[in-house]
Amino acid sequence: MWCPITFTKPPKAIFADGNEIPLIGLGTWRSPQGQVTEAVKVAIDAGYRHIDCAHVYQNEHEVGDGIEAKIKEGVVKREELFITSKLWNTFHRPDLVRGALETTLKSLKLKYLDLYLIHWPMGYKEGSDLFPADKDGKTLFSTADYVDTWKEMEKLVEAGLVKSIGVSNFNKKQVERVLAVAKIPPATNQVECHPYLTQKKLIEFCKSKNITITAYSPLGSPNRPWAKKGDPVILEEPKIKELAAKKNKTAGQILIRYQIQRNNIVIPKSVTKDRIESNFQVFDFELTPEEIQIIESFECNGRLVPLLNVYGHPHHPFENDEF
Ligand code: NAP
Ligand code: SBI
Repeated sequence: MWCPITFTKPPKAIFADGNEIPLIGLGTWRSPQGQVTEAVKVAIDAGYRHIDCAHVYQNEHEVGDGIEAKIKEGVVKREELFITSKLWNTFHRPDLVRGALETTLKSLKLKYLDLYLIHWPMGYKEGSDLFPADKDGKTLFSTADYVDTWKEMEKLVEAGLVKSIGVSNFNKKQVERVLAVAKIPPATNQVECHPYLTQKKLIEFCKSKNITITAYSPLGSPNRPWAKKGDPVILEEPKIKELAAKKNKTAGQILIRYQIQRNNIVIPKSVTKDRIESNFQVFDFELTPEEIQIIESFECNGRLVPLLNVYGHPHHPFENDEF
């Protein structure tokens, strides 16, 4: 299966376009504006060189403050960092793509991004509201097709504003539609991935097309807003905790290492200093095939980010297709 990696510190995956991405990045969804600047600074001090951002997280200005501080201190140079952001669903219409990127660059205080992703295949109604809805709360859709959005993403690379481009939450058919028109194929598909949803089929397909996988919610996104009391929590599963205790690691480290051993890029989120640090310490141990089998015994097609509220969108990735 295709997916070359380098053994630099931190180790990196190599995209089909030749650019390299550090295998671990810091997630920033739901990182509060008042805490994320410090989280980014702690992460860079701990060795992270990859930060996963998005316009819709509404904290890119504060993420940018952390990046700027560490560059000014001389801890890192811009070119040593790998910064990802994502085009939000209300900006899919081709004439809105460049402006959306420019807003993100301004917030992050950067001249270019290392990676820009189409956040979801579904476009939402254009306008200032990130979650446009009618009076009954039903999401309003855009008529834009992500294939036309992709052509604009390619122009951002040609303009030197973005080094690599990719997709997020795209299913097999949607990736195929992009590949059919692409001058620049997607470098990665960022998708939900953890032991409840191991994504074996989608991963095999993407890797067969030289598309890397970035695993989001690798710790099972315990803080997702729609989590209900009694929902399973992968970090609390006794078998995962036992495995962690046996290896003298945390449950978080086991789940992150699981993704690394699959050659997936992985982006755990934390705003807690000791977790940010320990989540990065996953290069001094290995999971055996038997241990991987225990981890994968939790597979149950357990999607934690299903976006049920936008079922009915013609481009919903999870409604009609198996993977
Ligand atoms: P996650 O990384 O699976 O879990 C984050 C949660 O786990 C936070 O509540 C964090 O708490 C806690 N945590 C972190 N390390 C821990 C540890 N070692 N032990 C116990 N708890 C720990 O969830 P996620 O934020 O959903 O996913 C990660 C990132 O993926 C996001 O932040 C975002 O960048 C990206 N993402 C992308 C999409 C997409 O559509 N492309 C969707 C979802 C996520 P504290 O912060 O309080 O420490
Ligand atoms: C948001 F800012 C608001 C809602 C929301 O739900 C789905 C998951 C998601 C997303 O689209 N990307 C994330 O990282 N989290 C999100 C983000």
